[in-house]
Amino acid sequence: MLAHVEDGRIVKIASDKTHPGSGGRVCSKGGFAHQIVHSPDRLKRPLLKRNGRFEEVGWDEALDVAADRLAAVRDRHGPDSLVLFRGHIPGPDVLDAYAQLFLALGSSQLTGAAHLCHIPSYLGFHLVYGLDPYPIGSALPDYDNARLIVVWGANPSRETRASKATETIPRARGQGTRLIVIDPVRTDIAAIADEWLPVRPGTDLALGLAILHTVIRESLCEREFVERWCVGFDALASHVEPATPEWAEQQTGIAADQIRRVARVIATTKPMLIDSGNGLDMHARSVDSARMVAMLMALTGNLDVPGGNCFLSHPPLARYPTLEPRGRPIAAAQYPLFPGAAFPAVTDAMRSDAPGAPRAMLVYHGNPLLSNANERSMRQALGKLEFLLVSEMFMTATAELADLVLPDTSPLERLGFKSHVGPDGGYLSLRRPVVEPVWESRPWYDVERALAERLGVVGQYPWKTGREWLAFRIAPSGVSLAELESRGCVRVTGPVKHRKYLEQGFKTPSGKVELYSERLEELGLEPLPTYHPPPESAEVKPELARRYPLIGTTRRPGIYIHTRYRNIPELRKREPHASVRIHPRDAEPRGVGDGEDVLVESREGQIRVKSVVTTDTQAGVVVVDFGWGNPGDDGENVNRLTSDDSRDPVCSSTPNRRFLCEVRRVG
Ligand SMILES: Nc1nc2c(c(=O)[nH]1)N[C@H]1C(S)=C(S)[C@@H](COP(=O)(O)OP(=O)(O)OC[C@H]3O[C@@H](n4cnc5c(=O)[nH]c(N)nc54)[C@H](O)[C@@H]3O)O[C@H]1N2
Ligand SMILES: Nc1nc2c(c(=O)[nH]1)N[C@H]1C(S)=C(S)[C@@H](COP(=O)(O)OP(=O)(O)OC[C@H]3O[C@@H](n4cnc5c(=O)[nH]c(N)nc54)[C@H](O)[C@@H]3O)O[C@H]1N2
Ligand SMILES: [Mo]
Repeated sequence: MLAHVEDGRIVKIASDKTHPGSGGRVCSKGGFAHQIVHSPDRLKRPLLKRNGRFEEVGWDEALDVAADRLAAVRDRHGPDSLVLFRGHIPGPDVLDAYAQLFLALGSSQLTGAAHLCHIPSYLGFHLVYGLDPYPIGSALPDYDNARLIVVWGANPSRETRASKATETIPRARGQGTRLIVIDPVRTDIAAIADEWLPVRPGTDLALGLAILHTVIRESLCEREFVERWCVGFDALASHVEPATPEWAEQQTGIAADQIRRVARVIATTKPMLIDSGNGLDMHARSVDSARMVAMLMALTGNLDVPGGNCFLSHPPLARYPTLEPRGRPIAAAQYPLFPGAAFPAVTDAMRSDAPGAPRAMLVYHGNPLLSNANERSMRQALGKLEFLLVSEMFMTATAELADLVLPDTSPLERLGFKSHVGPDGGYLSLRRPVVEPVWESRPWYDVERALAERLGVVGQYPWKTGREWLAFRIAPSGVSLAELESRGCVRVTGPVKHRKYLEQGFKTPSGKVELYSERLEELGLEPLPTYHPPPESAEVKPELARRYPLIGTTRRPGIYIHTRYRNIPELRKREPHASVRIHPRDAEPRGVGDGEDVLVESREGQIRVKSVVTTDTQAGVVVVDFGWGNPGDDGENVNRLTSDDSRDPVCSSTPNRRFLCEVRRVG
């Protein structure tokens, strides 16, 4: 996007039609970035808590306090008592910030929101295909050439993904491409689909196993590919034998006939791609759902072909951080495949009194109090810290608990870059600082260097400045910082080569697509994807289901990003309240009308929201907005309703998108 600047202030954002990643698409958060950057709510100076209240202090004092307290905790409790939490990762600066510092200090506890976002899918795909290391690898959809697009637990709308898909899917529809959407909610994309499968939240694996059952039973697999490139086909075939569409209907709420019909369309319309998303990640069982999706792409012969799911190459970057962890992440024995420390296990350790447990945490670009399941248990964990340091742009629910808050620049006030990849190739693009840091905010790379100096580890850095950091990272791509600065965006890799496995095989231990996973078997886990009803369901907890008969899931209001920006007037006026979407068949017997104040209650707690009575959800499923609960936003946090005690055995994801609840009118 293009920022128009007058007198040191951004006055307008326009689209950049020449950019290959955005193609001139800007979502409303981007379009109002000037209001975000120059918001009066920006943190102006470092805030130090004294006697329970924040006081503004100068940077020298703030950096001294931060360094002293990190060093004191490390000396008292050992290096692994220091934890770095990074939230949602929009680009490499959030992946990189402070990682070298924590490793240099001897901590191996790098954690964040990844157990809820991308790691479940990444690990599922990785187990089946073998992928390049996180965050690079995935089997990405080639929308332009598909004849069938399956959107499974994803919401490619203009507001949530200002990417090519948002225009390509409707256009392809117009040209005869078929569209199937599997989502508990009738999203905009579901509304234009040939088939909408309103699956019950958290039951996708049952649906997927029944699709596999039908495809295998009716001999609709791509036989040659299966024989040459898959291991464990016979085991999978017997495993899915009992997973009939009639069985899956009981679990998912999707009629057996529709499952059979969709299975046949998926197997016989080629090329077919699956755009699978975050709707599969946030459950008590997530990795097996991703494995099932990966298997479906492979068995139908749609892997790495035009119009299918392709392995695309990002521009090569330098490995960063350059230091290796000296110890092991918390719970590495329990989650050996998880890259880094799995946050739910970190929070368990934080709540414990064990020697060496985490006692200081730096939160960069995250709001864990609101974004993690079970706010109460998160609050307990954060409350046990001796030192909580938060780097932020705004005062948040998490920052309020901090001992010290450091004002970071927004991305438009500092240098950054992004790598993009599509079937037409990989690109690097530069994000220039377009205005000076507002107030006394400072970019993370300068703050990290200053802390490294105070802590005596500055010798372990391959860079001194933000420019050197960026130049170091992009060097292996062959593009220099000077070239990126003059051109803005540079193509690095060429168009995708298809069927690369013919020459290279797959990057799994067997070199093939692993339908049966010996790696999981060796870890004592289920080698074939196995359906378990959600822990909060009538099957598992009939008592609880009687008390809380509705299935709750959460919605990401596209006008915002997660917990951000309720304080931006232009955005807030479009979506002023936290809401619950409820079907008329559930609203009526509860006497709930549209736009009323209601309480949503689960076994963990209750929140007050506004009702939206709509047939966009299904009877029995209510959809609560995620992201409210920051100071001053007048909304309540949906993660007061979610539990963190059931976790995926491979990646420790929690069921942030599935809980049992009841809805009542206030009063
Ligand atoms: N129930 C439920 N839970 C969920 C989800 C859900 O859909 N439902 N979604 C999950 C997903 S996918 C994710 S990724 C996580 C997100 O979880 P988090 O990353 O913890 O949440 P965000 O709201 O993205 O927090 C980012 C914070 O960074 C701040 N920030 C923005 N830009 C900058 C910057 O340049 N520098 C600094 N220092 N700070 C900045 C913002 O003000 C914001 O407070 O939440 C997960 N939790
Ligand atoms: N505007 C905006 N854009 C964003 C974000 C944001 O907060 N705001 N967040 C960013 C981040 S961090 C991420 S991870 C991506 C996520 O982007 P996507 O992967 O596209 O995920 P969502 O937009 O959350 O859409 C997930 C869909 O899954 C559905 N769903 C929920 N539970 C289930 C289930 O059990 N089964 C199935 N089949 N579907 C289910 C939901 O109803 C929803 O329509 O979006 C990114 N883009
Ligand atoms: Mo995410």
